[in-house]
Amino acid sequence: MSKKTDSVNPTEVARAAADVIAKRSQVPTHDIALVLGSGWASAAEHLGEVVCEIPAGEVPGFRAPAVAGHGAAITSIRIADTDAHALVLGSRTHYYEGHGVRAVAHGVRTAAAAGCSTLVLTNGCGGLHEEWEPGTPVLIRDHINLTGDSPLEGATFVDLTDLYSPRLRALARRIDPSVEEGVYVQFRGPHYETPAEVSMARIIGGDLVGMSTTLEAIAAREAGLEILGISLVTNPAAGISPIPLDHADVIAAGKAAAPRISRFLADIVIAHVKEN
Ligand code: 8IG
Repeated sequence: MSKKTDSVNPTEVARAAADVIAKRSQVPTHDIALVLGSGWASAAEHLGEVVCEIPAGEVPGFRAPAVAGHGAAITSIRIADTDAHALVLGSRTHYYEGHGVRAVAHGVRTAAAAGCSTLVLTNGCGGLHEEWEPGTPVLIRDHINLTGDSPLEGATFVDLTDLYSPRLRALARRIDPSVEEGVYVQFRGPHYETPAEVSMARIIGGDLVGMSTTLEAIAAREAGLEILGISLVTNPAAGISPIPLDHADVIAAGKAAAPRISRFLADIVIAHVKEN
């Protein structure tokens, strides 16, 4: 399933993708990249002025998204009142799609090749705490990767301490002091968890369950990026609420939360860029 055997080096594909982005956008280097997950599609709206929008399928190594509700473009944005540029990856390849870890990590590696030093990973996920109502954003403090896989190849012993930047989390908490933090547990998916698996996730220290982010964060650490992870709790995880999970409800919760979380995300990005 890992599909790491292709002869083309992942760094070279990322380089080719970054070259296309630079050429099409006329922005030689980007500063910060954002990966937009479920519920975050409109989150780039307040970031600044769109310089260029490229369909993902026109950039080497990217593919059209598999799920309705996940965006499909790579967008270059000049961040409001600054000379900095954000690279917004509106689509992500999920591990459960079965294209292997190189496909999953490609967006992150492209961001690094495009010059980004900061990466914001967002996702929609299930919450393990009843008081986190659908539409609650939560900062990822740490993760547990239950995919059994890694985006790293060979004897690449990368340290994952403080993977989710304490500095960026503090900055986010300054903007919204009420925002909470949690440990994100990535399951393989695409099925949701059983209630027993959700109990396990709690027992091993999880607060959030989802199907993305951890493999991307690992690849980002390898590439030297500073990482902020923000989850949008779109549903209580299975067994936490008596109502069964429904993808339409998940999309609806994301839509309802969109204005608030996009403002929050933009404020974080703008504050970070101005401080750097
Ligand atoms: I949105 O409850 C969303 N994504 N694994 N579990 C998992 N992924 C999710 C969930 C959830 N909700």
